[in-house]
Amino acid sequence: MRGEEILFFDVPEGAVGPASRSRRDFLRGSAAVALLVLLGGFPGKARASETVRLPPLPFSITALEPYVSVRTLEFHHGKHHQAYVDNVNRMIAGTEFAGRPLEEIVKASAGRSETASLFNNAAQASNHDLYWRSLTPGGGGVPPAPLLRRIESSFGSLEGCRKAWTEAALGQFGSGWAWLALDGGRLRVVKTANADTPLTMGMTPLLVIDVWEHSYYLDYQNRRAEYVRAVLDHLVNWPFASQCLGA
Ligand code: MN3
Repeated sequence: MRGEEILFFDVPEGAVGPASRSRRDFLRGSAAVALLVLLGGFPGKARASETVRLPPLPFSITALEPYVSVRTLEFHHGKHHQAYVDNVNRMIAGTEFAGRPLEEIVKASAGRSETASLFNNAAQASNHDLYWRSLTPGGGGVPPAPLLRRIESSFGSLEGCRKAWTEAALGQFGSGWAWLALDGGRLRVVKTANADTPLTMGMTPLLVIDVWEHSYYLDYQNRRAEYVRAVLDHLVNWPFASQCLGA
């Protein structure tokens, strides 16, 4: 059997008879298929690059304590976000959407009744990608100076921005999101329902607060205002928004 193990990878010509040759060819073919699969190129199957991924949290699972608990993150990232990603991959397999970046899938599926379910799952996957990057341990406080200037020019003051963002987060009836987005040259606070995103409104989302109950109910129960204040005071990742602006 040792010979066959070697055959799997290579065999000198003439070292094997006809029967072995066909086995050699078969094994060579198998090796080629195995290599294709390893490289993500198996025909007829979604390549690794054709699937949407669940990004790892950009901080440790304990890093947001006590404002967002490990238990919340385990469910929110490990169950809710994972489910959106899995649903997208199931829905795009073998369709025009396979292999396209998540953001493109969101934009291309928006506003079409036949892709409403794909939009909901793709937008939720994308919204959560930004949500995790919107949070950081030791966040809150005062934004980097270039971003602060943009905030002051758009909202009058940092406090004005925080007030508008809080009102959007608390004023969103039911499930949804409260965003800081770039609209033309100006920063804007936007609230959206369910999976909706400023991406499909011609804006560039910079930061977002998830106000679906699953983001705060285990830690704050019905006290959404306490959760939103904790995010803005202790977690919001101003430097990330600043980098997005190139500031
Ligand atoms: Mn969520």
